[in-house]
Amino acid sequence: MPKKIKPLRIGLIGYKFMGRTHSNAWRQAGHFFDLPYQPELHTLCGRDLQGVQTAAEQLGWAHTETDWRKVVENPEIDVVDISTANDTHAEIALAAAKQGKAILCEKPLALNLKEAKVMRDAVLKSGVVNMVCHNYRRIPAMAQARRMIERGDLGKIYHYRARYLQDWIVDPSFPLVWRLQGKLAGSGTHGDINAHIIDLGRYLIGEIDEVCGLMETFIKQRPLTGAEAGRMSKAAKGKKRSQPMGEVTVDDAVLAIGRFQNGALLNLEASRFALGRKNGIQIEINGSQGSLLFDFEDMNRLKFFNNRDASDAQGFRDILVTESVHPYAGQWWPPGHIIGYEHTFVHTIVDFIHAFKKGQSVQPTFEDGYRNQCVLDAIETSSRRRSWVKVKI
Ligand code: SOE
Repeated sequence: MPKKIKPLRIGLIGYKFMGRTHSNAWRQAGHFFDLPYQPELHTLCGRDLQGVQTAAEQLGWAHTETDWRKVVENPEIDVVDISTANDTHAEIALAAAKQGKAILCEKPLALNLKEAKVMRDAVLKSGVVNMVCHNYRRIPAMAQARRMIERGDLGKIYHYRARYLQDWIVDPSFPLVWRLQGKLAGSGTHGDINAHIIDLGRYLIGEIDEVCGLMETFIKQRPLTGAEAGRMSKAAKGKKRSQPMGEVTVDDAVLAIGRFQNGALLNLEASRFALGRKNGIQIEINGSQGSLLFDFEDMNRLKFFNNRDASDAQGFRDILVTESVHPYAGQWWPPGHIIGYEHTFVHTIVDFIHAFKKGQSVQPTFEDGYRNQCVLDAIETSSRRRSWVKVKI
């Protein structure tokens, strides 16, 4: 009989896509990793009572709540997990920090740099364990890449080249959802997926010194849905009925070049208009002694060119990152039995729980979330000014 370990009571706010990945991770973590606490899916919170009750039943939560404040103020809750739209991250995190709760917050940390700084300062002041869910750091192949770079396998790094491509809003009839509204999302492709490859750049290469960015919104207006559409139709009473439209106030695509503090060059591209790319993250790192290639659509592999190989035997070797010597991989299946997207959230939560036990945050923390936001902000400023911008931390 496994020894009884203390429960870690989770309050999860948000139950859509990220709420589902986090629920699965809280539930799975203790089944595959030795943990100092047993996560307990205590309360699932969402504004729509019916929606959150259905989700709680499906995802295995004991209680439901429609007011996040009640979750944050509940003395039974140990960890507040923020998986809501970006415009609510700050309010919830500040309240949770005040209540002394450990906080896991989805990326991007905040709507903007100002909010991110306040959130970072609040968790520093309160001393609560805090983490931003940049889950792609915990793809075994990415953690292995970091290990190889730190070990000197690539020598001096010259290039970090990353693309994050999706295509879910190419259709002009796709409605004006919250991710396409600046007041709810902060930015579009930039803060949503460019934030991920910026975080991976900071994780793998180091701090970014200066950037030059270009942002574009291809489709400027989209159909309104729900209450907003209703309001617009009412206002247009008697006039010719047409589909109410709203302004897209975020970017659809972003390009950026730049320089890391260690001299390596940065090359980023993120788009939601790359037809055929569903969740395409491609990374190439070139150094003086070797290169690494990674493609998330084949996420268990890492391709490595080693300049130290004999000259007649050189080429990109294909490392299947599923051995027990590889980060996280050994906890799952025998070599070659690959893992997926959902496992990266389990790895994130496992490290969060160990951090909670030690009372010390594990990266990426809110400080990393803030520094990510500094780079996002510099790229936005650069795109607006059409000039180079230094990243000020
Ligand atoms: C949408 O672009 C999204 O769900 C991101 O928000 C996630 O962070 C990414 O993992 C998958 O795509």
